[in-house]
Amino acid sequence: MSAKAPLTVLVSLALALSAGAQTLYGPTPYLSPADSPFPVLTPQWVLEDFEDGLLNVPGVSASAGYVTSTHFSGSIIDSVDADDGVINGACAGGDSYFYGSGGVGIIFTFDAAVLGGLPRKAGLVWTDGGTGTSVTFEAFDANGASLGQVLAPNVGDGSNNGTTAEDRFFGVEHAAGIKQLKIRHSAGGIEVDHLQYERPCGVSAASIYCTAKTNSQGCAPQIGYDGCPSASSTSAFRITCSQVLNNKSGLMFYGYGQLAAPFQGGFLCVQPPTRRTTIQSSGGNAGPDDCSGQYSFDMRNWIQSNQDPNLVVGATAYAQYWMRDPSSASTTGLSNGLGFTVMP
Ligand SMILES: [Ca+2]
Ligand SMILES: [Ca+2]
Ligand SMILES: [Ca+2]
Ligand SMILES: [Ca+2]
Repeated sequence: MSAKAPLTVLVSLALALSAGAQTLYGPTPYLSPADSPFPVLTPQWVLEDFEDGLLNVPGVSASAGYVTSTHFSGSIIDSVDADDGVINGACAGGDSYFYGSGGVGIIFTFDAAVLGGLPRKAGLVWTDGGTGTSVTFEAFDANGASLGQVLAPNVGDGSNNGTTAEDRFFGVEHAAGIKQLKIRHSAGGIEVDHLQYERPCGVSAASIYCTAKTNSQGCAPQIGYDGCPSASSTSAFRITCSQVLNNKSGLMFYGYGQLAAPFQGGFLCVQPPTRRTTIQSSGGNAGPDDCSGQYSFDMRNWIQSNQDPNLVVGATAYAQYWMRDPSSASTTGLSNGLGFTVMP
């Protein structure tokens, strides 16, 4: 989750009844990248501001429309405010993306083949439309199923001359990947800017495999992750483990080959030699044994601090958690495995 909470989120009833694994953001005022709920200026992110007159960031195409400056000029172009270097209620000489049929709207589609997966977080900024227009944002998953809509009622300010107080951000977060962003509105041509997405390294490069050992409370410790295994990212790549016995020591270990060999009543999922990381306590409830414990290890720090000369860009590693389970015959527990490739 991002540090900033979503503000107004309108999810259709049908979607509210579904798995609910997605988070929608917006509509929120947006004058510069600092107004995004996402760290769009970090290396893990791609930001298309159209200032070079092109839609040319990798792996994304538009259903219709054009970069505004190819057909219009002057103050009629509604760019994000900060793109001219000063936040002042206008953007002189900025650029954006326009389509004449706002009611049809624009669909931006991500190409998993180009990107190595689909982004898990993405957004854009609506910058102009007709007077009083109401804007609808919608996102879709890899199968074309809607991830929900966000409505911004009556935001059009009546000016087509680059005013920025009306500009609104919309975004979506969905762990299984985002295929499309759709933006449309009720009146006039539609203009957008600051199309943004997280590079999909987590989806493409990390995978879960092997089988967890059921513990003495009947739970299967489940390995997981959050973030991207990046050598340059400024945000964490956490390798997590849930469904763990409370208040027990454990640790994540890793190596460079997959395995599924019988081991301590379960499976060893990492081919030796393996390397151990820091011992952790699982925490959780104070009372008798249950499965409320969990572990989390920030592998980004480990990668970036050069703890392991083999863990470099392009290397694929395999991780597993091992933990205490005093009531088990072996007195130990094991999670399933997680494979990941270190990205730039
Ligand atoms: Ca712009
Ligand atoms: Ca400005
Ligand atoms: Ca505007
Ligand atoms: Ca306007």
